[in-house]
Amino acid sequence: MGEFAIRVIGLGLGVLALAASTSDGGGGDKMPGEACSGDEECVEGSICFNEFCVGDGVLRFTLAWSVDSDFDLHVMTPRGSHIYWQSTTGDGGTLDVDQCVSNCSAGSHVENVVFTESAPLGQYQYWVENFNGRSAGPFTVSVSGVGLTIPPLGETLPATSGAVSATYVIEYR
Ligand SMILES: [Ca+2]
Repeated sequence: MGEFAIRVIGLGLGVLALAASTSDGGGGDKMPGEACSGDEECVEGSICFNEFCVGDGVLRFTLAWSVDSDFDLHVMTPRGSHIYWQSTTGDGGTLDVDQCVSNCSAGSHVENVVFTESAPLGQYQYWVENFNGRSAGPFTVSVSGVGLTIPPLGETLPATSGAVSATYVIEYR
């Protein structure tokens, strides 16, 4: 299993405050997980990503995929909190959108772990599991934090229940 590090640099407290004041988009009435076609349709503090509202904050991990399969996003915080469908909160982070839990069709799907107010500094690991293995297909995970966005990274998971991706690592500092 491959593993690589992405060093996120230039994140400081001053920038944190700036981002917090500029990410209050939305203003609509659609909650995270509801379909959208633009940021303005989503409730304050959330954005429209890949056709669904997702919570936004100082740090956000957003999974996107399109095949009919229950892909799951996993995030491990620097303090060892494992945030995923069975444990949806930890260290200020929340899994606020979990799709294709029992069934879904081919189309846009997202899953989102967001740290709304603050996020512990240090290394975050994240990976994706094809939980039910119904279909093989590609995914991307976009990481966005404090005015900085890491280009979406991903790979293709096989149609195998429990198949997991590489573990991706970022340092948030
Ligand atoms: Ca899922």
